Amino acid sequence: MENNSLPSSTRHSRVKWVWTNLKGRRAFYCLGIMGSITFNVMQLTIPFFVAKLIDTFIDNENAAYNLEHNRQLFYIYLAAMVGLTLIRTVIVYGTGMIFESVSQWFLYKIRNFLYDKVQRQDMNFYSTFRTGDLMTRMTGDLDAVRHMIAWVIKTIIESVALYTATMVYFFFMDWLLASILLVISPLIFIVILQFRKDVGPKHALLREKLSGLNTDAQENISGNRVVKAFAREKYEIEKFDKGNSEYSETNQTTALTWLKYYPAIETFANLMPIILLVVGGIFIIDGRLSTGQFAAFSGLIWAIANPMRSLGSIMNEFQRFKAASAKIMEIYYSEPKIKDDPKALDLPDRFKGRVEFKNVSFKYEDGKLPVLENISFTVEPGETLAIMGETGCGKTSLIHLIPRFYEVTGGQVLVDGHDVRQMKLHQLRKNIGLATQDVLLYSDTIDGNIAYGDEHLPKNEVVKFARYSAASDFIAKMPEGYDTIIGERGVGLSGGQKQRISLARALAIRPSILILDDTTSAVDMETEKEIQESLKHLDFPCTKIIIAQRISTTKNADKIMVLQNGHITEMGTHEELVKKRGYYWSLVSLQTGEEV
Ligand code: DUT
Ligand code: MG
Repeated sequence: MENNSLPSSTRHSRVKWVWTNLKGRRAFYCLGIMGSITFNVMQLTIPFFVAKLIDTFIDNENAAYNLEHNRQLFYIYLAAMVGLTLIRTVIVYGTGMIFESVSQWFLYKIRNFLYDKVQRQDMNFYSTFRTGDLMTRMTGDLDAVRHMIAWVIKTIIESVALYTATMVYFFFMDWLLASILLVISPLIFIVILQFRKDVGPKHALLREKLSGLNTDAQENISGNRVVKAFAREKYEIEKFDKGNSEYSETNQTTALTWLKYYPAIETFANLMPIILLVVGGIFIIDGRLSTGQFAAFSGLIWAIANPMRSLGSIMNEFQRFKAASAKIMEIYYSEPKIKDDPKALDLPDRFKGRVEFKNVSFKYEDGKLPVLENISFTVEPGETLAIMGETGCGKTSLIHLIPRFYEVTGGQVLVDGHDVRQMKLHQLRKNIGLATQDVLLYSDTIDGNIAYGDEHLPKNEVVKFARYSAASDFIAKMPEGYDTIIGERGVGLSGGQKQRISLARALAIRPSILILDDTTSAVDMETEKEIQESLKHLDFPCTKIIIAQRISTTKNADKIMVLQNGHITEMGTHEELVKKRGYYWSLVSLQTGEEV
């Protein structure tokens, strides 16, 4: 899935990526980290004061004397323990809030950024990535990254802080005992590294499975009509079930991996108190260690053992983050190939609408054969060009080159005399009203769909454009008129009705170039005639490029172009082409049923 426009995410360090994107909350985040360190170090205070209490007031030759004459110290120790515990609770609460809010902020920011990125990609991107996969990246994967910021990093810091502080304290009390306890640590690290190697690929696989499952679900739900039409529900349900159980199994194997390593880690962790009991006991007998110190050691031994136990879940989550962030960074750093030239021309907002193709050739990136070859023609402002030709001859491909959805592989496409590659994409596309071959409407009101390209379009204008496209009659008959909400992809409308709304939408931006790709194919002859008539009398200047199959649609055009196998084979007015007795003439004979 990697090509030149999508640089491999491994080139960017993940942690650096997170850090860069924390900009704006870095200080706050560091405050959270400091808080985490502080309250973990503070965990030592209770055992510290307990040791002091024991050694002064219990296990001391002068214990009774101390209790009588140094009672104040006793209270100070107690008050310090209570006070520090309270402070620690406040810090725990505060840092929890910081990590949560920073990670939510990060999630929000990156999600918006990714959405923006995806919106600005070119057609190539959309044929590379599947919708379900993109959705996984923007939901599940992002959450794994948020979890890294909110939980993984916090837990790592807490574990390291607690472990280090305790070890320092242990060394301070008795370096020999502390060193003996430390001997086990390298063993634990070897086991954890092995675990990492084992579980890493599993997380990557798990993530792929989830994405596949989402893609299947998304494609089936949006293509449900096809599933129903072919009565393939059972097949689709079984297919999903297979994917689902595979995902579930992978999930289990990933989760179970830790169980292989857990006994070793648990044994090492449990060895700690045993070593302490044996060696500590000997040291007390030898008089090397006081009872209070021993109490401090055993009261804190968990602070050494627990971080070791949590290494497993930390490593698990870290591997999940690794798999997810790679996917996110792939989108994050992807650049559309078709984008504004830094030296793009600044042209007047409204174009005149002259379109010229100069020796244009075109081939899809994944295609073997050229789709268009050596195409040259000109449409003057205000003129109408009709394009005809057999299915698959390259009509849609040709018109997609005008808004620069794809880049020509040879020659030039010029609008108002400028190469489209030198124009600002936004400006170019704002001037083009396009009604595509497969109509896609949004789940919105009819009004909202027509005014999609110009949200401030007043109601009476919406009605006017609906009238131009012969849609006003059927809209008026709908229960809530223009406020009727149509479903996803225009559910609730007929094919011809959808086409007419799509035409109204293309007209509503008052384009200087109007492109209709088979837009009236599903409309009856009578309605089509009506549309033809209103297109002639639009209240704004407009060049029209119309792809159609019907002679009735094309015969009044200023120019008719016949495309065959990616070449222009005929070009002229209706009369000229009829005289030529070529492809166009044969179409006329076929459609009118008479020799002309
Ligand atoms: N093609 C691709 N990739 C695409 C779209 C099309 O390889 O993303 C191929 C299919 C076909 C040729 O390009 O062989 C031309 O397709 P186009 O859609 O331009 O044909 P059309 O003239 O618009 O056909 P129709 O009348 O069926 O809409
Ligand atoms: Mg087409």
